Amino acid sequence: MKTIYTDDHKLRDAKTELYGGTLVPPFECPERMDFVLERLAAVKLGPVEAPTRHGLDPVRRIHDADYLDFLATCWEEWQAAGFEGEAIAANWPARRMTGRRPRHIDGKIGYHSLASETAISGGTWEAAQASADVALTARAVIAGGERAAFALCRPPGHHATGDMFGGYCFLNNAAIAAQAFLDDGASRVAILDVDFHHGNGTQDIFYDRGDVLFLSLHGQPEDAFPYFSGYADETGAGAGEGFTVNYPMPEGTPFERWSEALDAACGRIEDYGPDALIISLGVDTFEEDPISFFKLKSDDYRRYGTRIGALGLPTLFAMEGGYAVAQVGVNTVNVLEGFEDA
Ligand code: OKP
Ligand code: ZN
Repeated sequence: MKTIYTDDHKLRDAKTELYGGTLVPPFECPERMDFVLERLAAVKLGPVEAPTRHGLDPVRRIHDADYLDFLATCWEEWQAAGFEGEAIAANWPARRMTGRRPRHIDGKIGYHSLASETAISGGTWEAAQASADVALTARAVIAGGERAAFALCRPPGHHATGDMFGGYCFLNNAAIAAQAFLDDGASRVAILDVDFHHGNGTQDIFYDRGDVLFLSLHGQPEDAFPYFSGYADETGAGAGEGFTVNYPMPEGTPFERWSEALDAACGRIEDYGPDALIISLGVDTFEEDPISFFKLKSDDYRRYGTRIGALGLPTLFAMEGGYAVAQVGVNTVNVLEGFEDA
């Protein structure tokens, strides 16, 4: 399997994350990619190739123009406002307030964010565009006839909605790739999100559409970020009714339970009969992940990769989370190896 990757992700190098009331070095750090690359080389999974530029047109199919304008100008405006730290939201249009978009960057960043842990700093916008290019290039590899491709995306994407960043995500790489499949002639695309966190952004983007089936296995929202979405009774709306499927699971969930949910999700995908499958591949389900609470072990990743491979679909893997940094490579590549064993 080909991997698409660029060093341009290193442009995303924020120094701060708001965590438990203090500013800490971000969990979502550039070094995560080194471990994945190292493991890909160690097992000789396949060639690693650079992305090609796809421009903003495919990104605009998913994200609003005023949001993209905000991402492009946020850091300059934040500095021009005289702020000394990285750009962090502290104000939101909360219940019963106006939803109008402010002019001042301190207001605008709240309007365009869903959480405050994620800081914007210089290079973030450039890295986010490169990450979308990685996903779009992997998509093109599959359109060119390959059964599968690995988009080694960073920053991740599944929390980003059409108009909000947060949860370390800015552009929704999986959603952008799904839309590109549809725009290139696909009738139906399935997105299976196996990251520990609910893919609220992807869900939101496709919530009222029947041409994308979104399924997510994640920590239950009563106890886990993003807290305000991911319940089992969120099933889609309008033409999208029945095309969102959530599998929230409690603290301590072991592979035996998690893989039952995966089996159920795979059954739904088989019934749907998509032209392509996108996996939002986060490995923060790992037992040693510092911010998550499932109990998967390294060997389990290979087993579930094989289950996904058994679907027999053209499959794009898009990297999402995973913060037990030294194990991110083994766990991620185990999924891909398991897939190829199917
Ligand atoms: C991004 B992705 C932990 C707080 C974590 C943000 C998590 C973002 C996860 N107590 N807050 O889905 O891996
Ligand atoms: Zn996650």
